[in-house]
Formats: sequence, C-alpha cells, structure tokens
Amino acid sequence: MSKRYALALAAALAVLVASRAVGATTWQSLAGAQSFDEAIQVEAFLPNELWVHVGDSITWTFPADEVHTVTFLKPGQVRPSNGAGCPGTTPDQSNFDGSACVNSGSLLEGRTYTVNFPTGGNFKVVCLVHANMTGAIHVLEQSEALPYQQTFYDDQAYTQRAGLLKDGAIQLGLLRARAQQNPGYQVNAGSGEIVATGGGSHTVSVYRFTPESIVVNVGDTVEWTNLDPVTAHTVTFGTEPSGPLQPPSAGVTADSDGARHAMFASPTDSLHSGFLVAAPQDRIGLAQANLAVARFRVTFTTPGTFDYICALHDEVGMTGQVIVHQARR
Ligand SMILES: [Cu+2]
Repeated sequence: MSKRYALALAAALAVLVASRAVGATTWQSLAGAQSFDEAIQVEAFLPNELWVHVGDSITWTFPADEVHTVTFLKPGQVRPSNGAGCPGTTPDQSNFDGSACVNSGSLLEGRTYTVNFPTGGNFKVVCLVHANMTGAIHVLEQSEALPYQQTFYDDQAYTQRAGLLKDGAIQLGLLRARAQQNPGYQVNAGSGEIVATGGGSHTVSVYRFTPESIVVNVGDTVEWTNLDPVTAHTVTFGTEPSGPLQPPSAGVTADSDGARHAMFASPTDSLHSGFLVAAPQDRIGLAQANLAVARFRVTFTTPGTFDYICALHDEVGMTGQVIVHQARR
C-alpha cells in the first residue's frame, strides 16, 4: 500500500470514526517534520492553510523530536511564552471560536491534537515555541463549497516538507564545505530560513554545529555565530544551568562589539553562553528591536578536550567539541 494511499485511507477512517455531526469532517495536518538524522527541523504546519466547514475538526500530528504547539490565540492577544501557555493548555478536542484561546502545549513525536471549529471565521494558528511557524484556518458555512479535498492537502504537505528539508540540507552541506575549506576559529551554531506562504510562514532550521569538532592552540579564541533568523541556540560546556537558559553564566562579559566572551580553563568547568539568537523582525509602527546577541567567543587557556552541547537541542544531536593543544614554541 502506498504511503499516500495509506494516509488517505487513514483520513477516511478518521472521518468515519470521529464524525460528531452529519457531514462533519476531521481534516489532517502535520505540526513539524525532520530529516532522518534530526539535523534538519521543519518548523511548520504542513499545510498551513486549510478551508473547512463549520462543525469540522482538524487533527495535527506531531512527527518530530523537536517540540511544537498548536495554538489559537484570541485576536490581538499578546503572544505568551511557551511555558506560560495561553495561559496553560486546553484539552484535546477543544473548540475554538475566537472567544477563548486554545493551546495543545508542547508536543513531540507520536502525539496528535484535535481542534473543533463550531463557528465560522478566519483564524490564525501559531506554534508558541517557533515564532515563524504560523498558518490560517478558514471556517466556512455549510452552504459554501470548499476549494480542496484532503488529498490536495496531503500532496501539499508532502511537497512543502520535501522543499524545506532540501533547503536545510543545502545549507548544512554548504556550511560543512566552508568549514573544511577554511579551518580557523569560527564555528557556525545553526542556520535556517523563513518561507512565506499565503497562510503564514514556515521555518526550516539546521540543528548542528559546523564544524562539529575544532582543533586550536592554548590562548586561541573560538567564535560561535548563530545564523538562524529566528531559532535560539546555546553553547554550553559542563553542567546545564538549572534555571532559565536565556542568560549567560556568571563571568561571561561583553566585547566592545557586543559579542559575549568568556575565558575557559578546565574541561571539568561549566560555561553557558545564554541564548544566541537573531533580533526579532522589525515591524512598522513599533519600536525597533535591539541588536541581536548571536555571537559567543571563548578563549581557551589550558589544553584539553572540551565537549559542549546546545542546551536547547542536544536531544536531536546538536553537540560539539573543542580540542585545545599546547601551543608550539
Ligand atoms: Cu540549538
């Protein structure tokens, strides 16, 4: 049985099982996707624009090891942090009509979350973890014709996922090639891109340090730069901070160009960069964002092998190593 046929069959069975009213349909979408090695994470609803009828539902399936949320805020509601929810979470099979927010909470591979739409309207769906993972749900009256069937959305999800994964793979390949051609003191701490659709935006991110291992001498300074337009990463040696991950550890200073900087002496010590992340996109009519802190420098003062992780993404393999040799006389 082809995968597409299986998906269509599963969708058809879901309709039969889940129908709550005569003619009500449960539509299918994805929240996230990833490459086999988990290095490329698609932060997107696939597809991110659906037209459904009043009384219909949409089930989002979470196939990735990076967390996402399916969240419908009230119109104009200030975007909360992921931990705060909208506030909190709402149960599977919640209704959304625009009067109260709906939030799945952070979900991982293997989970699903269904939202019912009892009234008409045009609604924005967002992921509270990934700012540029957004979409639109158009809830039309029963008397209106819907433009697409589930098979169209399945094809669209497949095509968009393939395109985003390909973009991420090209970025990772270019970064690895550049690191091989110009071995120096630079480490790339992630990259990515945001893609607009008619319904919102998709993000694809590379969750890898390139090069993953770098060799330097005592006294050298290694510089990490996060090139992702929206996703934060950290450079964390030793024990992860027990509290919030946004601030750097004590002793991290700012260079005159704004980059964070630390001296580091022992492979058994701990050191945390804090969030390295691009500035949020500016919007006309609002105060401009401060400059980003997307760069971290560490000067190594003793030889040794220094292993580190991204404290946000080590579970999908975002780890690295600095090997520090005694300088030659
Ligand atoms: Cu990361």
